[in-house]
Amino acid sequence: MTKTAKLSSIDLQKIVDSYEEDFPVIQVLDPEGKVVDKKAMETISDEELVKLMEAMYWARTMDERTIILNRQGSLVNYATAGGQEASQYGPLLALKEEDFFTPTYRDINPSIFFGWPMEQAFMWYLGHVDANKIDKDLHMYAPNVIVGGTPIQGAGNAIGMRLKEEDRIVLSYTGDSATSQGDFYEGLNFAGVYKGNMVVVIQNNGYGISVPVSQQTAAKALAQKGSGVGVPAIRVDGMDPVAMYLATKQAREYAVENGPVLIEALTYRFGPHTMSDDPKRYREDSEVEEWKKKDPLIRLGNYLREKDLWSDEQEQEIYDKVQEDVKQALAKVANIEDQKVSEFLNNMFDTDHQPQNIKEQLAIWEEKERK
Ligand SMILES: Cc1ncc(C[n+]2csc(CCOP(=O)(O)OP(=O)(O)O)c2C)c(N)n1
Ligand SMILES: [Mg+2]
Repeated sequence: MTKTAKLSSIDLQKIVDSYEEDFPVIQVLDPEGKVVDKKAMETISDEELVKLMEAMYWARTMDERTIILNRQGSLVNYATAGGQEASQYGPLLALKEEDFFTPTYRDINPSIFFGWPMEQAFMWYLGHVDANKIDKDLHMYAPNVIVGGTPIQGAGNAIGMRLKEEDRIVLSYTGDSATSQGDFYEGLNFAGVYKGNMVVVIQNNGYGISVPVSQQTAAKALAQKGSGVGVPAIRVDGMDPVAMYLATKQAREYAVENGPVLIEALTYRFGPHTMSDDPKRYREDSEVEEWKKKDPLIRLGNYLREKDLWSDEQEQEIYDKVQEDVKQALAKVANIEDQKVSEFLNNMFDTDHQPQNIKEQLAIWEEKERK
């Protein structure tokens, strides 16, 4: 029943202040790696914890390697993700094989982890069209550069899953500034109405390029954007891999039964937005240092090393494998055929009804490509 109230009891300031209080930050491991939620910790096995650590160590190594590949000119650009490992790999590991993933441009390494061949990821950086030809058995779309676009893609799939009564979900990643786009709201709203099997994770890294969250929106917690569309929303310490993993597992179960869940992950990117960005122009070094104290790899690493479950040897093995895999992927990329402009034109325009000017351009390009 809808409650009634007297106007005299309404305090507008209190209402807006209550929003942030509604979204406490969920944490299982503190920054030193000490358990702060024993009950939650009992629900995760040592094996799962080691898997989380392996994924994050792999990701950090890939991040560093991809930055070097850019500096060497082997790739054209890269949206760095060092620092965001807990919020990117916690949810991914909580998925089941049949689940679907809609990544953004910052989720290239998570996409490789999900199964996208590394050479295709490298081709994506080089702007090669074949990067986007995703194997049908791999349940993901090519990473989306349209800010706010992923919850729209996700909603369509998720509503389809509900209609077909499938026991699987879509995991959509999106950024903090993306939540100020209409697309984000529309995707979540539709999924809410039609109970789409979707978990949206906002990777709140504090910035949309150089714009801090406080200049993107007046909302104190981005999770509160779920309340507006009737979707359960939580805020999670995005530097805590265990909290991210367990929260997503719980959200996944709910989403299969009832409909979408929104998770705001409070995280940080240690590096630049992309390789053409200079973060020193908009954030203090001291801020970066503060966040580095919350590094998810240190946090889980400390916990696992204390239990003798993690060692330098394990790290070395992953490091060596990354170097070898990158070498092989680069060799494959060196042998790919150049893409053709004629292929773009044929992909973009219906081949049976191409306008005259496109036909003319196509003829010119086909002639050039024959040489
Ligand atoms: C619709 C749209 N508008 C603008 C851009 C340009 N752009 C690329 S990244 C970015 C910032 C996105 O920030 P956020 O959503 O916080 O994600 P992050 O990059 O921090 O992961 C913008 C504005 C774009 N790609 N798409
Ligand atoms: Mg951001």
